[in-house]
Amino acid sequence: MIQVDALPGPFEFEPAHTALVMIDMQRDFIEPGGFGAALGNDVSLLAPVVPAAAELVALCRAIGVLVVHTQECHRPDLSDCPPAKRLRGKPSLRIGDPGPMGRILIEGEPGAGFVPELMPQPGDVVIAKPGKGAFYGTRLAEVLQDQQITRLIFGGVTTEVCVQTTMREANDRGYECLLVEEATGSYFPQFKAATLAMIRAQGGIVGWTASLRAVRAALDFARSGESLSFALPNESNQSKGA
Ligand code: TIU
Repeated sequence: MIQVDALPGPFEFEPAHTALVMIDMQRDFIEPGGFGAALGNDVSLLAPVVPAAAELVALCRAIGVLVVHTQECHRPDLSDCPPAKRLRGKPSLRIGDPGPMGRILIEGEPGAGFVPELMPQPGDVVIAKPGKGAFYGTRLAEVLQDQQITRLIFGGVTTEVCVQTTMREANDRGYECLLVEEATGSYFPQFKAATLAMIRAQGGIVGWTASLRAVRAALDFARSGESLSFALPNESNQSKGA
C-alpha cells in the first residue's frame, strides 16, 4: 500500500487497483489556435501543467498504475455533439469549424490530438469522450471494472470543467479520487484554487488533493521499501542460515 501526504488526510492506494486518469491533454486546449483559444482564453496559462502531467504519468507508469488518457472530441459528422454545446456562446471558431490545427475538437484532427509530452504509450488506455465528464457516453466504467480498479488519480485540463466533472462522476460511482495539484490547470487560476478547495472540503466530499512532490515522495518511499526487501534477508532465509 502506498500512502500519499494529501488533504484532507493521507490517500492510500495499491498500484494494481489504481488508474491515473489524465484528462484532455490535447493541443486544442493547450496550444494557440485551438478550442480553448477560440473561447477567448489565454492558453499560455496551461503551459506549466504539461511537464508536471508528464512527470505524473511517468511516475504512475513506473509503479504499474494503469494510465488512461481522455480526449474530448466529436465525430466528423458531429452526430455526437449536441447543438446546445456547439452553439453556446460566441467563440471565434465553433466545434467542427476548420482552424489552424484542423477542424476544432474533431477526432483524428491535429488539434484533437495529445501534446507531444503526453502521447499515450503501448499499454495505456485512450478514451474519446463527447462530454466534459469521461464516463458519459464512453466505455471508461467497463474498462475500470474489468481491471478491478478502485482508486483513481487525476491530472489534466481544465480543473473546473472536465477534471472536476469526471471526478464527480467517479465519486458517485464509488471511486476514491486524488487530484494532483501541479498536474492540473485552468484558464482561471481562481477557479483552479476554488476547485481544489471544494474537492477536499467537508472531509473530502469529492476526494483528496496532493502536491506532485508528495506523490513523488510516496512513490520514492515505496520503491526504497522494495529495494530494502531485496537487500535484507527475510525471516526464512535467516532461519536457514542459523
Ligand atoms: N473550456 C474549458 O475550460 N474546458 C473544456 O471545454 N474542456 C475541458 O476541460 N477538457
